[in-house]
Amino acid sequence: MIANKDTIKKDFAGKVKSMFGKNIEEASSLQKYEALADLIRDYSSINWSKTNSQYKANNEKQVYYFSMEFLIGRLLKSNLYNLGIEEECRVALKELGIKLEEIEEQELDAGLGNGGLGRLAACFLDSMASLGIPGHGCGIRYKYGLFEQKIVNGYQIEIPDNWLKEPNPWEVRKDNKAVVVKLGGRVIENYENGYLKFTYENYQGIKAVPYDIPIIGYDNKTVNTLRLWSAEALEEEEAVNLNLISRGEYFKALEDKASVESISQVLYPDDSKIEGKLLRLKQQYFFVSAGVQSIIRSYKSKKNHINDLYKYVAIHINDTHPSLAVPELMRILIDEEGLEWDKAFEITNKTISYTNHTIMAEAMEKWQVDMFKGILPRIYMIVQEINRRFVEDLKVKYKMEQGKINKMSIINENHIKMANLAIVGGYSVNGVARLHTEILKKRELKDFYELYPEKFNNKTNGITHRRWLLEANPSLSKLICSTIGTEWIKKPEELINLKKYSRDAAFQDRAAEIKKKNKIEFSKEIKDRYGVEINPYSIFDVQVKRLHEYKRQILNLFNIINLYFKLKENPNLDIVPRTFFFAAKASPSYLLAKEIIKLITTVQYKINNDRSIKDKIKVLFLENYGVSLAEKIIPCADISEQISTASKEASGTGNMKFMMNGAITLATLDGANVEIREAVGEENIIIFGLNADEVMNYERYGGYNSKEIFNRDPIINKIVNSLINGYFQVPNCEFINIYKHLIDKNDEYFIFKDFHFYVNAQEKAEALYKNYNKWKEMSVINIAHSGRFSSDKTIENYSKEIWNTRKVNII
Ligand code: 26W
Repeated sequence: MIANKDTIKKDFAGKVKSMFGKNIEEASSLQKYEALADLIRDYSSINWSKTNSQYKANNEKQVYYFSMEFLIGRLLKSNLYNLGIEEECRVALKELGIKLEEIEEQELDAGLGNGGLGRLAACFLDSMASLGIPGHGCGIRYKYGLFEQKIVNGYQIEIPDNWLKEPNPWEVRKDNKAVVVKLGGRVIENYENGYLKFTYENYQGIKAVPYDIPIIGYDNKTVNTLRLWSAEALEEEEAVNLNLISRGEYFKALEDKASVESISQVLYPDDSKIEGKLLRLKQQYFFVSAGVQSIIRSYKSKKNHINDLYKYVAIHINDTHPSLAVPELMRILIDEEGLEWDKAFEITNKTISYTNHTIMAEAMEKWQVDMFKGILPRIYMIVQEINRRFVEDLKVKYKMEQGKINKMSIINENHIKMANLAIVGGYSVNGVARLHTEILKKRELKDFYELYPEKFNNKTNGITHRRWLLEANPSLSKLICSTIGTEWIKKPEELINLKKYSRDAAFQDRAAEIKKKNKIEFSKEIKDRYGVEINPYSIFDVQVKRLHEYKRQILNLFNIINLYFKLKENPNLDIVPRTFFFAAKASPSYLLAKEIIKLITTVQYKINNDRSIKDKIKVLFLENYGVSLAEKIIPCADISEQISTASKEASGTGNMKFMMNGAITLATLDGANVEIREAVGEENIIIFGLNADEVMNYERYGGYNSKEIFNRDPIINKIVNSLINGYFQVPNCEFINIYKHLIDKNDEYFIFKDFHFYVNAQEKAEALYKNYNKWKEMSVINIAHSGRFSSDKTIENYSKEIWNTRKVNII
């Protein structure tokens, strides 16, 4: 063990003294947090440098996971667990009169991501380190993470997330590893010894400074690195050395300083819809260029030949956001390493792999040529040349017709299509759930699949069971350990041994007791924070995720409104009391999503204040959904709502977190829900609604008419009308856009079509819950089968089938 109780006590007191000049009793909670975190980082630093030097000495293949987002959340607790000193630390602090939880609560979430894609990147880092895979993160050190959400009068208000206002104890600034990234300017072509050489002038030089965060493996000695880049203005002398500024332009350079630093200022809060903003393109090139430069620098320090790069380096790009890695690597290989085009392309192609996370057309990234060319002139030339050769091949070698070529071309209609670039430039393309990958192959990327079938593969997402079960639900974890032993922590598939306890009444009861206890505790917290009284013995029905039409929070809400109507008609209706929880951030520019939040909070107000329904149902919109809130609410859930329009949710990962904590999934056959059903069996999940083929057929051939359903179906009619007839005591125009989308825009997400099936599914859920023994059994079966959704499994597959990396046992 890295430290025992007594050393922790002594070291902690020493830290508080040296950092703040105080005794422990005098220190604030925040100071105690800062001191403890600093101490934990010290503890991990020996293994951190060991890991780095062993990777270097053994010349191990390294994976670099490039992602614009890493939604890591808090680190103190997970670091304590992974170092194996959580218990010691808890006791040490207790003896000093301090509660560990109180200190943990001081840490601000590192919210450097929007949702699923960013959280997946964080789970992957944990799994790579825990499996001993040499894998590192590469991203942006945003000064402001995803906005903090407040609900005021039922509306979402966004507040900047100033998460770095206190020093971040986990990061280490590495000035000696800074690199320069060049934007704008002009490309000069010169012949040198018969070779065409490219240099740049009048560009803007940006200093990229890395901040490294240790990623500590569970119960091993591996400490990998998450490297986040921060943009800074070059010092005057650096700029002069680069011939960037003459004396006379010095003041202009100072003016530019602010514009330079804006590059890593803020995370774009949009998920699933692209806005072709210049600053976002700069962010992408900034971190990709810095990352690739630093990889090449470190690679060359090991004295390997540049032609062998792909044998020692894998660059993985998380969605297309970092797909400039393709032309950037080409640029370095050609302009700086002096390779010929073909060789450079071969190496690039064998080094880069790409994950697709969405099929939503509006999320497919593309950049306007003029804008792109302006800030990345050399990169644009390279993209053009990649495309010229690719199109030439399609024409000459594959004799493709022009229409198809236009669709596949990287540059078309004055836009650069980043998915096409990533597919052509890399050796692997994967989807994130079986269904999603099939849709990519059969539809979205069909032409590419036919051209390069060998590149396509599936890697179903996963979640780290350490954060999402071991840490988030310690009581359940203890029960599992005392029942099947502790092997599951390292081998999550061992959770399957719980299956034989699924009918064991004693085990069922203990698991159910834990859920109840979690619910009681959470209800107390809700009471303290919001002053709202909730019934901890009610069914906790939970939908927490980003707010989006395709995720269909509206469908959930329509069932609630319907239930409310029924209760108004018959207040003695015999139903199991239920609390419907929502939590969701809406992109600030997504007005309809914000209107949906207002609708949820409006329904909440009406229902929660109506005494006549005798507290049988309650609705609660929890503000500021993020990793920390997820860790609290998921262990309390009875029902996990995964009700997206089939074909739209690439995978989902919340669905996995819920099942792992014993919630029953209420779902459409979308994303990884399909595989969850396969794992638990159809009697242990509640499935309803259109399937992906049916949805896609309606989309293609028509045949769905929402207005007609609205006119014919009295139940739907009454619900939808209640939005615009003053029923909820808000102005009639408040929800007019929702109304219009459903009626005039033909309900793009098939809410009316699925509505009655959903109501039935909800009734089925209640019936199952009433048969409580059955429910408890289902719950245990879900936990037992959740091991296959651990990101350890997923990462094993990436490692074997895409990256070809080995595990390294750090000694
Ligand atoms: C601003 C442009 C943009 C476009 C798309 C930003 C972010 C995206 C992502 C692709 C959105 C995203 O997070 N996708 C989610 O990825 C998860 C991890 O694979 C999946 O589980 C979700 O189903 C998918 O929606």
